[in-house]
Amino acid sequence: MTPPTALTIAGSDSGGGAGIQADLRTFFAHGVHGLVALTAVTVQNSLGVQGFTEIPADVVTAQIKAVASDMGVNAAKTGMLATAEIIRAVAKTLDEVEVGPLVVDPVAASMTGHALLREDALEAIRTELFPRATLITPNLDEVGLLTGISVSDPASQRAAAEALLEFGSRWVLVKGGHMTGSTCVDLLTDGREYVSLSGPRFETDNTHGGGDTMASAITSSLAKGASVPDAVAAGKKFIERCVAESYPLGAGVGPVSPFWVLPDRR
Ligand code: PXL
Repeated sequence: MTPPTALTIAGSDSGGGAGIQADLRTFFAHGVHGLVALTAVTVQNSLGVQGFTEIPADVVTAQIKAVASDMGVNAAKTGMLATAEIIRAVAKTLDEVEVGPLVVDPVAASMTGHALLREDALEAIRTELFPRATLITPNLDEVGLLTGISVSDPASQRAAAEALLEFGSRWVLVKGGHMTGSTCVDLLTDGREYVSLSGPRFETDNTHGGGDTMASAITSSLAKGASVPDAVAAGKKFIERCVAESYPLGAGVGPVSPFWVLPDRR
């Protein structure tokens, strides 16, 4: 039986914990066939990002068209997009091919604070990609950059979600993981329905790739035909296990782990 397919339009992490590597292992863990349009090659390890080289925008476009025209895409997500030129090319291409529901994770920087976007490119994600998105999944740093709102409590989280909806996506998920407290509360809304998703906060420093893993888990469920609220609820459960079972690797920040899905892990 041919499994559902999901396309990630994102960058490579040489450390294997974030970017397309996180997406592919998450798709695999969901029984979804992963397709890739590579946007950039980062040079990094657990200590941080040393730099990146972007892929020419026409090559990004060609990758999307190649897989969409032949294999079919049941759902897609964007991660690191590197430049405004790539963002514009991706937006134009997504108008020309069928990719199913689109999750836009507005990746701006690595957790260690290194820029993964050239200047002015976040603005291009907002204007070019958000209106085409089924769901956007900013963390609180990205919410701050996009709206100027500093989220610190449920009221400001809701205000930020409503400000983000104005940019044109169908749904917004404001992830609360970077707030403090013993729980992580994410807010999902389409402006009519408001779903507050609460989960435990795990004590670990090894959270590299967490955002990518959550967005690609949601994309996996969308590829299987789930509704956005169901896909987000399942994605939250999935990332909680991945954070709980994250592991140290290298001297810095280790990756979250989807290995818990495997039947035998000796
Ligand atoms: O986690 C955001 C992210 C996305 N994509 C790539 C990355 C990172 C973080 O380091 O390296 C390629």
